[in-house]
Amino acid sequence: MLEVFFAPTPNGWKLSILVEELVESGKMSREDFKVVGVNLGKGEQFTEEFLSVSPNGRIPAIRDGAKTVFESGACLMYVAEKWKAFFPEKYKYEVLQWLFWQVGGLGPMAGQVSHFVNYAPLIDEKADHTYPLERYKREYKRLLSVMDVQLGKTKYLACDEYTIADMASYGWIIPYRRFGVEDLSEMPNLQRWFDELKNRPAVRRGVETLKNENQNIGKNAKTSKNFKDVANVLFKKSKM
Ligand SMILES: N[C@@H](CCC(=O)N[C@@H](CS)C(=O)NCC(=O)O)C(=O)O
Repeated sequence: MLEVFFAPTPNGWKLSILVEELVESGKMSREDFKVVGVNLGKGEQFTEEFLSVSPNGRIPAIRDGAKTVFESGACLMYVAEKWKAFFPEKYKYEVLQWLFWQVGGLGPMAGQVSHFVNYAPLIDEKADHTYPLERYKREYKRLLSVMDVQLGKTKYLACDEYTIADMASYGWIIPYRRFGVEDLSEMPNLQRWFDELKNRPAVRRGVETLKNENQNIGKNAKTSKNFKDVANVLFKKSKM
């Protein structure tokens, strides 16, 4: 039984989309995996049990019998290799370069945009956040344009096959408007890819996973009554 330690965030969706795609393709059954919710707003990522699976205190992570894996890219590779799907041998390095690009570039930059859009103005009301906000938004938009150029050459990010590299990036495109990109139509290849993935039943189910578990993070931050408590858990008093 594969346990997927998960929260409904762009990094979490990578794994929920992958297991849903495996179910959709008939390679995995629902009895083969279990999604284990980790409530980030309540600090469940810092419990001893979770840290024994994910020592960095971040989701996603997986446990498969005695084997534990953390870091989304490694988790995607483990599951895709074990279930032999979405990681074609022929395009191994094309997939890996886009997967590493996502975990080392798009993810962290988009994460900083999220921080300066959602949290920084509420955490430090007096500071001027203009520079970091503009810097990370600019970099996010640049990375989207890198995707757009690539998607003008291949149907999917790594090659003409749908792979774990696409699943890794998708969740970070969803909030593009809040992250300062008004209209995707100026990046037509990215728009085509985004619209196609958005309509895949497995992608929809992946993004719906534990959707109603209100963690008061991301877009919920501004309206959350216990925002300060959550911000303290995530950004100030954390042990990590
Ligand atoms: N490099 C990590 C990033 C994971 C990450 O940042 N996860 C976030 C959720 S999107 C998290 O667990 N945050 C909890 C916290 O900041 O305490 C990966 O790709 O797995």
